[in-house]
Amino acid sequence: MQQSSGRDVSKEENVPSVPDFITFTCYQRRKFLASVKNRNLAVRILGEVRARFQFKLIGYVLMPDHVHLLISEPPCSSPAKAMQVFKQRVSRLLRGKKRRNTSQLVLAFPEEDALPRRFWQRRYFDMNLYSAYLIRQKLDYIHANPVKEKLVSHPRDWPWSSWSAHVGQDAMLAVDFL
Ligand code: NI
Repeated sequence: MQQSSGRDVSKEENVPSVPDFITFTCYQRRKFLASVKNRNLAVRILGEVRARFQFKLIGYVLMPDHVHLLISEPPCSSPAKAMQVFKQRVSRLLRGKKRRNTSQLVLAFPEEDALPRRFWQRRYFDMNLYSAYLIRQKLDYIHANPVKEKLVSHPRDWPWSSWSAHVGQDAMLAVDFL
């Protein structure tokens, strides 16, 4: 075994994590986040999940039928786990709990997955951003999304994104800067 400086380097060195650009979609692209109430609730849950998993929230936008996030890797977990918790909490609060939710019953009723009780598409898109250029590009994409989809004429008019926080205005959630 090689003797080094006598300290556990792996625990002390702060390895910068590569941010993830994450996209996930409502089930069958239904507009489950079309209402102000639902988007407000989803933003609140995003803040709670960020606090619990301690990832950096660099950017986000909640669109009527999908979500884009720019986050760092949670220190003691994975983006996939954090997103699973976010998706479950939003789903439970907005759609109500499934009446049948034991694995035995799900197996007994394989058509359960086909029922429109689902809130989210199962899969989500995750891209590691290895450069400052890519991070900036995705952040701009996130903030431009409501304008591109003709929901508003300027990003400032869509409070369910990180735009306001990035320009130092009142925002629903604080953001982290890399
Ligand atoms: Ni989009």
